[in-house]
Amino acid sequence: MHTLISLCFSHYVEKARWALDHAQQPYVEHSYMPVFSTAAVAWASRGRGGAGDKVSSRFSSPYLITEDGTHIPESAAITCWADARSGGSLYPTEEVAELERRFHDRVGPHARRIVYFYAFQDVEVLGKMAERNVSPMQARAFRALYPGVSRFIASQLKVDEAGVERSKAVLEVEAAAVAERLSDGRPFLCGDQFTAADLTFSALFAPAVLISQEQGYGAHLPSLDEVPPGAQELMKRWRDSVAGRHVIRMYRDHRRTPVEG
Ligand SMILES: N[C@@H](CCC(=O)N[C@@H](CS)C(=O)NCC(=O)O)C(=O)O
Repeated sequence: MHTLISLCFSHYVEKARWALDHAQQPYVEHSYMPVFSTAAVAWASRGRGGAGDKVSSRFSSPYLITEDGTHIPESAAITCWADARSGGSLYPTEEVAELERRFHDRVGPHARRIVYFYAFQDVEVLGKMAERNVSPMQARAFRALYPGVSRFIASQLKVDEAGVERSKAVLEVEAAAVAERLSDGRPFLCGDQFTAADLTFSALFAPAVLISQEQGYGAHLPSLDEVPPGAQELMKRWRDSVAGRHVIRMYRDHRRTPVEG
């Protein structure tokens, strides 16, 4: 049984969970809220962490420790590793890997900034997420630290009006590019086969359309009526877009549930 250290609601973590579930790899997930997850990765990696990249710190989640003790930071590396363990169907062409990198850099950080922007408008959004995803003790500690944690995240990720407007524009471009790809009637982003490109786009766009646990998201996200009105409007629109419908379909048809360990 592998161990996955996670920032519970993170979409990069969701990508890793999806890849592990797709490859039918059993794992136990240690779920944390922001900052707690950073500390947990620092602890598990004995201060080494991963390489870090332009969207995250060295101590970002997901962080996988395989059952033979190998440490694998980074969602793309975990996806590749899990895929190789199950016969390798997710990366049929170089185009898939290129799209995966593009979504990692352009969908992930912008969806995250938008979600935090709206979440910070109402303390209950993250407070409830803590209660639904982590232990009661950690949820209480998170609520106590919330003012400092939210200020820290907002400054680190430039969560402000101007940043959010830029992020919305980038996501519109990415959603339009996905729609353009699908416009010839192909069922998947790279043709006839479900690949890491579909998995990555779907996991990283999922919080922008609030995929529920019933639909397959591996953690509890708020429902549409629990988020501020501005977010409801935007997310409803994205749910109805070609890209949003693709994500919902990928969840319905290709998001396997975890295997028992
Ligand atoms: N490059 C990373 C990005 C992961 C990432 O950005 N994780 C965020 C959550 S969405 C995180 O753990 N942030 C806390 C930190 O960096 O300390 C990956 O693909 O695994």
